[in-house]
This record gives sequence, C-alpha cells and structure tokens, in this order.
Amino acid sequence: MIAIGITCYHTFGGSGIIATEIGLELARRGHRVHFICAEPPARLPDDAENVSFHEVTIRDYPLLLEGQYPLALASRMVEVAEKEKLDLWHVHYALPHATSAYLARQILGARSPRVVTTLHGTDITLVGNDPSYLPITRLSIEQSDGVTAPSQYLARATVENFGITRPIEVIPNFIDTERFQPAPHGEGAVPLLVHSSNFRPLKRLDDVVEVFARVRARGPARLALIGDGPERPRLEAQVKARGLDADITFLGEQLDFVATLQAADLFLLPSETESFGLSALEALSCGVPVVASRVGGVPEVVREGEDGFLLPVGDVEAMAAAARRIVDDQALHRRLSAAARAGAVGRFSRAPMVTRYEKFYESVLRSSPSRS
Ligand code: GMT
Repeated sequence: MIAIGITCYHTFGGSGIIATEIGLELARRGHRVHFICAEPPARLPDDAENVSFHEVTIRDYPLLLEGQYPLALASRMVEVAEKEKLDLWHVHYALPHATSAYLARQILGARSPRVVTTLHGTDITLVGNDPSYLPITRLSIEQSDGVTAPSQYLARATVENFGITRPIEVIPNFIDTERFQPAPHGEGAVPLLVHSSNFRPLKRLDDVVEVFARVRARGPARLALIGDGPERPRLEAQVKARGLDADITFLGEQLDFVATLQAADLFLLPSETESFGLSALEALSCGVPVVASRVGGVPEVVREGEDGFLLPVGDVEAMAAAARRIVDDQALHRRLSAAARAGAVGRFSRAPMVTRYEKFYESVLRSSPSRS
C-alpha cells in the first residue's frame, strides 16, 4: 500500500475534482491518502476511510508581498511527509504545486517522497508559460519524478511551450458513471440547454448566451447556467438587458448538479481553450449531447457527429444551428445521447483510469529519483 500526499486547488474546477476522485478511489483500494490543501476540496467528504486532510495555513506579515501560499504549502508538505511517512506526493496543476513539491523535496533530500505532477490546462497554456512564471514552471515539471496530462493535446502543448523532453504519461480524466448517469425526462417539454464552468473569460460566456439567444429565436428553449466566477455579474446584467432573463437561470455553484444535467437536452461548451473539458464529459455520461468549440483536447472527449458537434471558436451561428437541430430532431438526439453515454462508460470510466495512476505511481516508485 502506498502513502500518498495529494495537493490540488480546493475550489470548484476540474483539476480539484479529478484529484479528489483519484484520492477517494485510492483510499477505497486501501492506500493511505493525505490531502494537503488550503481548504478541503469541494467534493471531499468528511468521513472517508483512509483519508486525512491537512490544511495549509498562510501567515500574514506586513512586510511580505502577497503570494506566500507556495512557501506555506512546501513547508506543510515536508511536515506531513515526515509525520505520515509518505511515499509519494501527487500534485495537481503545475503552478505552483509542482514548485512547492520541488522545494519540499530539496528540504528532505534523500528522505523525500517521489513527486508526480499532473498538468491540467492553463498551468501550461496560459499562466505557467507567461514569462513571469515560465522558468520556474519548466524547472518544476522537469524535476518531477513523473508527469501526467489528461490529453494528448496537453502533453504536446507542454513539449511545445516549455521545450520539455521528458516523457509525459497521458491518463485521460474520468467520470463516476454510476453517479453521472442518464435519467428519463419527459419528451415534448421545452428543450433545456446547460452550461457549467467557473465563469472565467476563456469560457466565452457571451457565446453561451448568444448561442442560446439564437436557438431561442427559432423556437422555445431554456438555458441553465451552473457555476460562478468573475464573468457572472456582467453576464447577468447582459441577460437582463437583452430581455432573456425569463428563459435563463443562473444556478450558481452547486455541489450536486447531476439532476440538472439529467434534465438537459444539450450541453454548451464554446471555450477559447480547454485541455480536456471535464464538464463536457459529465454531460456525456448523463447521455447529454455536447456542442463545443473544436479546441485543445475537446475532440479527444467529444466525437464530432457521434456524441455532439464541434465548431470553430466564436462561430455562434454554427453552434446555434447545431444546437437547434439536436433539440428538434428526436431521432438525432436519441442517437447522440446513446453514443454519449456508451462513450463515457467505455472510454472514461473511473476504475481503469485510477488503476493507470496506481501503476504509474508504482513505476515512479521503482525508478531512481529525477533530481538535481
Ligand atoms: O486550467 C485551468 O484553467 C483550470 C482547470 C480546472 O481546475 O478546472 O481546468 C483544466 O483542467 C480540467 C481538468 O483536467 C480540464 O477539464 C479543463 O479542460 C482544463 N481547463 C483548461 O484547459 C482551460
């Protein structure tokens, strides 16, 4: 059995969800799992067996500029590793978690746990490769003992953006297909479109609303928006100003939104960039077809014409036409929906993916440390 320290962002977001799900499944398999995070991850239950939570506390001091989290995290990682005799740290999102792991390992030297880093998205494509962080992100990735990415796209982007030559293991994100499963809902009801995200600009919320407005102009439809984030106030004002508020519901952050997905006829994901698109997979697993932009790793999740449609970023007219077609053509909807569910179960079930992580950990623990 392996003693693992997992670090992730605790907020709603794909990387935290995947980190939590990996930890919980490993704990069910008898491994000892220690979450080392600023706060308990959103989907972490209090009472899971073999699971402990270790809070990272950041001390304020007037002299220090903001941003002491990476240092406080590194110190906490050291403390937990020594106390709990960790074999391995698995950090999610390179920035700054892989950097904290690098620092922690320097402190512990030969006694250090091995480091596995899972890259997730903007740590590679947007922030981590900004000149202000690039050298430290590159070093931290290179110095990890094992590196994984959820899509071939992100593995390639890491090589291109950072000039990294070390191997990157692609282990796709996964879904609990028992929890996210289809439920019958009444045919003939007003079609429901759903979008869920953390409402950041790269999610292109304006496109979500514009696609919906065009779908609505051609027939009855409703839109449910799950999540919260910086774009929400502006978007709510826009929806009101356009007179769309009767048909668009802002549901906010939800711990359990399966019922909303189950009631949906279609999921919209018109993002600017997306390394994987876990929210699309959640929809597919509930048998909900997806209309998304053809970017990043999305084509590795949503199969064009099979369980959804992929259109160029910003092509709101093509997205609206595809969406209206799906909600109006019941035979097409049934075909896409069945393929969506079958694809999620066949390609992205949780157990085989967590087994791949387990095997990856074992290979990292067998290999000699990558260290300078
Ligand atoms: O990278 C981010 O901006 C945040 C991150 C998150 O925590 O949700 O999202 C990324 O990781 C998810 C889990 O692997 C992927 O499903 C998302 O596609 C990816 N986001 C982007 O690439 C923008």
